[in-house]
Amino acid sequence: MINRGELISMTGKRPHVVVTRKLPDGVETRMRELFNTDLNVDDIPLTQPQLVAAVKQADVLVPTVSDKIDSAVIAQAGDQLKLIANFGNGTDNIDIAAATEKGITVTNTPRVLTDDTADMILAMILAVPRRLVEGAQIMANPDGWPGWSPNWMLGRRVTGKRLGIIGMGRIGSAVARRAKAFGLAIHYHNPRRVHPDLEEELEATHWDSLDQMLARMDIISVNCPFTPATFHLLSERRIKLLRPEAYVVNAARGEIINEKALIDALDAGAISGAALDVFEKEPAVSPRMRQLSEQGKLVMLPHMGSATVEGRMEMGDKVIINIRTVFDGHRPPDRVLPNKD
Ligand code: 8YV
Repeated sequence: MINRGELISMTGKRPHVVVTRKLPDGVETRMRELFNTDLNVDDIPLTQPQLVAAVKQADVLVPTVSDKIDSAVIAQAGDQLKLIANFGNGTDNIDIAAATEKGITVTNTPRVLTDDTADMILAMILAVPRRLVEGAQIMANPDGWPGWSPNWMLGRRVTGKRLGIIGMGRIGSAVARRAKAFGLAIHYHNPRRVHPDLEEELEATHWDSLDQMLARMDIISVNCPFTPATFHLLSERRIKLLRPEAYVVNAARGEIINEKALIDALDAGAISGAALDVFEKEPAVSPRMRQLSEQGKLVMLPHMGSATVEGRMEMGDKVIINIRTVFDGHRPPDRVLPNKD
């Protein structure tokens, strides 16, 4: 493979596909067999001008969460751009309305990362109350562990606590199933109540009022998509409703929580802890957040909720299927339509 520090172009009549980041080898190989594929072998995120250049030439753009495909980029797309096949489930990085308006189809990669993300969320739910990261850090230090004693590294019990899930979609339900097996009581807030069979299976309590749910939960898990309507859904006012014993877990999108208000609450001891896999200004993390993580009040992960080898391969398969279906003249399986809210 050529490595010139820039996109590689192949010629031919097949759809011209521009992939913005380095994908798993197997996915890239298959894409090169099927399409005229430009790969980003160095995996350096494209700048906005590079994204504009890509949408001027490509028939298909394959972006990821790290690319901002906003209305300014879409406005400059050439007429040849038929499809934005996102390598990712969340599509908040793409202005779907602007794309749809311009006749560009948008697809994503749902379902294949549900279980991996839910597994990670359970790990995060356990990590803060049971001081998992603090314990591992102690063991990494040769002089860190003075030996067992009854009061050493006491955390808080998870079993029997109330878990409030914000957003009971695919990932929220997968979190609820796992959490129920850990003995957590399932509560949720969702624009629509889930099917009664699912509520019964999970023994879940639906809360119409997010405010009321927040005030009563031990652990909050954010599992809704980021849309204009969910920006700072966990606002300063709502964070103040949380109990001092509460923990907040977020593996959805950083923008759903007012990060500064959450940090203030952690700092002041107004809540007990948080675990974050996503941040408002990724990959930037403030010094105050690092300080809180050193104090064991905050566990931070680098947006790795869905990061499994299997998941990434299946996401690639979905991208390929979506591209092929569109160029065969059919409606792709994972089409994303503009949000009505
Ligand atoms: C992905 C995610 O890794 O799919 C999503 O919505 O948040 C992540 O788990 C990322 O989006 C890939 O683009």
